[in-house]
Amino acid sequence: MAGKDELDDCDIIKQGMMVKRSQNKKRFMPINYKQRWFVLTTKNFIYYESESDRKKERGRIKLSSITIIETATITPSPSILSQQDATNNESENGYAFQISYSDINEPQYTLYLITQKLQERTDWLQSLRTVCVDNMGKSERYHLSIWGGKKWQCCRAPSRNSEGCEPCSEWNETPPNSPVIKNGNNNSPVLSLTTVNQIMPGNTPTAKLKDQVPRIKVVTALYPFKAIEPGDLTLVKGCEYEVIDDSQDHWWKVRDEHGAIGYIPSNYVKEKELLGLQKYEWYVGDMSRQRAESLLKQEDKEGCFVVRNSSTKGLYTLSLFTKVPHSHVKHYHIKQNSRGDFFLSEKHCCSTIPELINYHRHNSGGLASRLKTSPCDRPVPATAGLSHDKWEIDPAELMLLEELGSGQFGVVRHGKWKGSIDTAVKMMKEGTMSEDDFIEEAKVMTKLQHQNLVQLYGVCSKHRPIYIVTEYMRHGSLLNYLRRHENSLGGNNGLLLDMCIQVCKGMAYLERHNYIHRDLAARNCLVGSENVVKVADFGLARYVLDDQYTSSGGTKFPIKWAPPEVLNYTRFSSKSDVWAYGVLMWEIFTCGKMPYGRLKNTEVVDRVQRGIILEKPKMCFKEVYEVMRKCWSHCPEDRPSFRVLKDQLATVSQGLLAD
Ligand code: 746
Repeated sequence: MAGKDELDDCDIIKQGMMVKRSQNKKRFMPINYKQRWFVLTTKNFIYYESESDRKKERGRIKLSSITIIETATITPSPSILSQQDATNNESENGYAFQISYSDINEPQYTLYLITQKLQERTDWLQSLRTVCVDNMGKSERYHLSIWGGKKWQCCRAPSRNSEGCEPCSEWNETPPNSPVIKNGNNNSPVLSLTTVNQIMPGNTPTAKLKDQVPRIKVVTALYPFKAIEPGDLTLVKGCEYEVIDDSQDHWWKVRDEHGAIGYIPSNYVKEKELLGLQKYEWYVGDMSRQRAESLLKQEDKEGCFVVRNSSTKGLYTLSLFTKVPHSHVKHYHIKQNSRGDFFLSEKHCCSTIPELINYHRHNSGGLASRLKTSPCDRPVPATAGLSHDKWEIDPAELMLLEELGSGQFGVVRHGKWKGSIDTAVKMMKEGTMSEDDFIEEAKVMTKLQHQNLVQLYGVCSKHRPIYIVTEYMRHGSLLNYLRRHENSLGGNNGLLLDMCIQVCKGMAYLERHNYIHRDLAARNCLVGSENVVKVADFGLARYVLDDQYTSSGGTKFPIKWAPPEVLNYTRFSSKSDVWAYGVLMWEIFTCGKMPYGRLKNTEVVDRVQRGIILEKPKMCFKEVYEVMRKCWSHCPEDRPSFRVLKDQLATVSQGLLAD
């Protein structure tokens, strides 16, 4: 194995002892179980003969090659595990999971691992999925059980290479969960979320009875939710609920502690066992350095802090506000020593992050201040629709407020649904849109849910004009926001890059669900509190009835955002969205300048065809401009996907800015 990188203690994300089932790569090798010391780093999953002897490495898997991380049912009880706690019969077999990986031109291998405790397996699954999150979706299906020599023990398929019998789980990209939607372009059924500790079908002849008894799933509310529609249930933040029906993606039926039953938005809760840091007020998940700074500065309180995911996957950063000697935010990496303990300064190590936080509440221990409070009232995410199975909205429930502007379809107004939920209401001017096609599509669109996409709540389609009701974004269009705040934003590469990354995340979600925007530009993105940026009006371009907009020769066609294949053959794809995204990055880094200045459309077309591209904005780092240039590759195939762009931008951000 060439090029082994020396293990730096700081690279370690998780380590511990587990039992490994032999891989049986050779046909006649007997199956055996060995205890090994496993170390998960930011790049590899490595196992050693023992904890103490790091020289005896027994194997390593590159994280980039991992495609499946799932639980597994292994029937024969490995003797090595049978000596433990006899009072807890749940654990007599241990808890198995599987990792499949394959390098280019290599066959796929599956490693089966067994932990002693359920919680350990849950923790390993979560850590592995977090660091491998970019590989999510590389495999669609997996086998629940093992290959028995003649057939798969789960589905009895007779070929070792047969496709898996279970759909792979969603790897909780960022809390809250995003749904799995098979194909956003048609009405194909939406797949239901598969939970990590899935109920095993128990069709293995030797499966134990305990595998056939459905496990009760308990979730904890991460946010409050007020039941407004009949049939919905109010969630109290921090309380626990028993899940009764999670067959739909976005609205689950649950029971509260008093026995009341109703529907709740599934992105407001998290399975108790998978909760991890999310139950803590101070944990904010995927928040960038820039947004953490603006959040803490807004609170303006000495010792106010948050813990957030570092831009290096699997690691965490503490962001702390202090007024000494002047108001500013300091960022500290939470490090781990070789024993797996967490620390901010080496003198004070704790076995968990919450313990470490509590320690520093009482002792500054080298920090700029003792940890005191955390910002309260974090913004609550939008729900997929306003209630369970509700996408048709009664206009009587909408209170219409001030006008926000007008778009391709007419006037847009601020609204309140049932007096409490902020919305934006597009009142569709008659004859501007193919309404029936859109209404059909809206059912699918309400199911698209991501923190960087403006949520579609539903439509009022029973009267004319029809209304399109969406999430409300208080700062309006990104283009105007950039122009209004040029003085404070200009030259702040961190903030501008963070906006680019947010848009890229929303677009990567659309790309994953085979959804094409067709008119991505700063004017079609919106800004909310704390510099949150979201992509709006995705997919709507298809329903516009206006030749000046739809034909590439028309005056309203977005020529300056269009790649050659769109100009020549109107060929839209996710890769044409990538071109437009490059132009959008340029708009962000120029704080809202018009691309190609005052050049006429015909002159722009001429330039694009000849391969002349936009110049580097003045305040923009050359590494960022390099990313724009990749988006403007003449051939769509040569452009990176949003999935790849997201990584490249994260790398640029890590390289240019401190985390
Ligand atoms: C909004 C949109 C999306 C359009 C026009 C007017 C307003 C809008 N504004 C919001 C908001 O939260 N939402 C929407 N555009 C379209 O309707 C549109 C239609 C079709 C297309 C494109 C666009 C295609 C061509 C792609 C088919 C605002 N929020 C909040 C405040 C203000 C403006 C908007 C969901 C405002 O007045 C703060 C900002 N501000 C002034 C003071 O400072």
